[in-house]
Amino acid sequence: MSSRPEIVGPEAGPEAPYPLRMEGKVIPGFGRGSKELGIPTANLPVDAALAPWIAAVPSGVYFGYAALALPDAHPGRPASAPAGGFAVFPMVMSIGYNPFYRNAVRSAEVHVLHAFAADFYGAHMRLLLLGFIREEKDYKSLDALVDDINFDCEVARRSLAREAWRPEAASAESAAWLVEPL
Ligand code: ADP
Ligand code: RBF
Ligand code: MG
Repeated sequence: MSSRPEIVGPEAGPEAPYPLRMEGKVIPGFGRGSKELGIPTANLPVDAALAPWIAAVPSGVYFGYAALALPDAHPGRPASAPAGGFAVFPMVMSIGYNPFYRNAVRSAEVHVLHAFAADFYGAHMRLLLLGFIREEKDYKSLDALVDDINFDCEVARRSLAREAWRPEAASAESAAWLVEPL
């Protein structure tokens, strides 16, 4: 899908309706082996009470930051993260029905752009959505889906690498919320 832009969102930083927030504990997903494809996705419950905006946004691919409260013993917890505190990573996520799999319920799944040495089911995750990459699609093959997701990861990385898209620059208030102790 090289015909898509490699960077999305204005140079000056996120614009309305972003930033959007959502949080919850990582739950088991559909168990379709996303991990085996190299794109594990941390699933969050879609709770309209916690994130009222979610019913109103289009299904598709979003990007921004994920804050994870990893247990102190988790091998992936950065040395810089305070005990029991949140560590922040760039992320790309899918909100929708996954037409390729014809899901009946809307799911929210996050691929964190970081290589973790262990799973983190049950961890509290906060999400700051800063922009939209594309609408969700159906695919002829799993390979085509995976290629598109890998391109989404590249778009998210590049888009977030800009100065105005650092969490603090995008929204000081939301950046503080991301790492607020539980
Ligand atoms: P499931 O169907 O249960 O969601 P996945 O194959 O999608 O299974 O794997 C998701 C799990 O992998 C997450 O819940 C998390 O514990 C772990 N994981 C490891 N690395 C990552 C990552 N970079 N991004 C998201 N989840 C990851
Ligand atoms: N599923 C779809 O059916 N269509 C999509 O367009 C789609 N886009 C995705 C984009 C990203 C960034 C991610 C993380 C997932 C996406 N998915 C999509 C969900 C995908 O089907 C799911 O993660 C599977 O578990 C991958 O095997
Ligand atoms: Mg998953």
